Amino acid sequence: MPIHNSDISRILKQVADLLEIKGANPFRVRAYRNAARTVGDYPQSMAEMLGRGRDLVEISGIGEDLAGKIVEIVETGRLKMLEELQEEVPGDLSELLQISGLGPRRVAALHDALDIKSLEELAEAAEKQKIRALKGFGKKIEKKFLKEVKRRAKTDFRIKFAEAEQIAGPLQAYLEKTEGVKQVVVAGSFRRRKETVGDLDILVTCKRGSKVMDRFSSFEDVEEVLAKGDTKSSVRLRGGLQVDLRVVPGVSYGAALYYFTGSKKHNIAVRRMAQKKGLKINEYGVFRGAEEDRERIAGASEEEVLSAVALPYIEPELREDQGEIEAAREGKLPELITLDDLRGDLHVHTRATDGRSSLREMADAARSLGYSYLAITEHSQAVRMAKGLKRKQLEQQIEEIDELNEEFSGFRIFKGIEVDILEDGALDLPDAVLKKLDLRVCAVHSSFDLSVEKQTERIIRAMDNPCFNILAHPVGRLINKRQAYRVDVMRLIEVALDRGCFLELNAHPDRLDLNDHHCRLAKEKGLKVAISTDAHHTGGLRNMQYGIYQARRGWLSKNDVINTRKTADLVKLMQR
Ligand code: DGT
Ligand code: CA
Ligand code: CA
Repeated sequence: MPIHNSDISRILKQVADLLEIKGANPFRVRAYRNAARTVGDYPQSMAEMLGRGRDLVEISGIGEDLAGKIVEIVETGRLKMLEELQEEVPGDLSELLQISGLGPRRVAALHDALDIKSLEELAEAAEKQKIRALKGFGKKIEKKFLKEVKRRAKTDFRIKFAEAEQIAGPLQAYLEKTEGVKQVVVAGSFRRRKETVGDLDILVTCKRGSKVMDRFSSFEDVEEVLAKGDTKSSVRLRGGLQVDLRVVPGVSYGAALYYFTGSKKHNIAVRRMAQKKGLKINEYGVFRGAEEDRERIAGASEEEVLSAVALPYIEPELREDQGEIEAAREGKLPELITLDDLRGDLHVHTRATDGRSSLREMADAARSLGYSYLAITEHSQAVRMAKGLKRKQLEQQIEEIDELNEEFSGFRIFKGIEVDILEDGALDLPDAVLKKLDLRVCAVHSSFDLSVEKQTERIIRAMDNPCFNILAHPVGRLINKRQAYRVDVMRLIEVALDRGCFLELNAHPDRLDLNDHHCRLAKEKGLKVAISTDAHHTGGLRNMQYGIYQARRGWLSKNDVINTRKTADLVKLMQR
């Protein structure tokens, strides 16, 4: 059974959660939590590494004990220690941890005081107003719990794009290795690079007689075969994701790919347009003429299909019926940004705070990606959880960077900070210190509950400070986990434009904040965006790809993004 890093990470995180609920030694809890993160973000598959005889202890943050646990998970798909913990900790307490505002300590408190073991029991206790009286809780948080439980019940199961990618990659490779199979492509929302994916839609072309359907349904990750036919099968994988597979003939490959890439709204709009030209377009091709003597005029490739209805190629990321068809007709589609257009990353952390790689390791990793620059932006002191830097430590880092920069040619580390925006809109470090830096990324990490007016004013006040360069993760959402705080993004865009500052598109797959819609608003107003990874270790720099996908969904071109600029030009943009 192929074990993905995300499976290992999930198990280690469960261990950490359960240990914490049990009140275990905090250092032990943290070791598991960090390991879960390390494994989840790690660019190579642990299972493959072990298969090649590599020792996991090489990975920073993974000791003997943890390496042994990971081996056990890879070999058996399970972890005995977790199963033992689950026996000790009642019900589904870990499910409760998914509610924002509910950490292990509070879960334990709710369990001890009110015997709450599940989401339903949480909702019931909240409804009966039993929680507000407990020490450390209160009316506000009680209401929040209730809202959260209801919201979760409503949202369908959708997984984050990066998780879907970890599943789709090996499945695609597996199918490609089937005898007689020619092409395998993952269509649907996955191909449109949506930030979350409801299910996977795979298309296959193959020679007659290929056993691809048998092979698909016997993929090791399959938990249940929902349907199995000659041209269409559906399965549910371990972890719940559904996958549909269709075998299509080569002559209609392009039409099928186009149809199953969607979106549905885009398809419907194009079909309507085709109808006006007397053409019929479906998953088999583009057809002319009446029912009886209908003639196929296109179908083998997407380009062919689109050109049959007089349209140029439209990138999958744009196919949402958001004006792309009109733009295509008028020859006004944007030339979308690609990963190669970027010259650097403007938001990363190091071991000096809560990162896991050293300054030098981060710089070397950035150089090997071909970047010209990298901005080191540690948290400031107010973010205690992330070991935010005090003034003295920042000054020390500035010296280290100056020294390291001496060594490089054609590459520069920018001295930066991710400075906290305090509740009153002040920045968390004195201007005199901030001015010593090359650039300042500014971010909200607290007081998420302000009214939309107050939150917007808070950030605008911060932007009034001439030290403010880039607003990091502007709306603060965590996909599937925490909703955005309420803020008027349109107004932020206008003010940023006026003050000469920028908004970030945070490329971390949990954030992707700005979203596609916001990116487009920024572009329309003429505000440039920074695409940054917020990496906490060298592997995290690779998350840039997810930011690029999101930017493309937001119609951004190279020119709309500041970290495509040459070093000297970027320096100028950071001087307001
Ligand atoms: P998802 O799975 O919710 O993330 O989103 P999609 O876009 O992958 O949607 P899905 O899996 O239901 O269907 C895959 C594609 O198939 C969809 O993007 C467009 C196409 N499709 C599905 N149903 C229809 C339909 O009723 N009409 C048309 N024109 N296309 C459809
Ligand atoms: Ca789908
Ligand atoms: Ca589907």
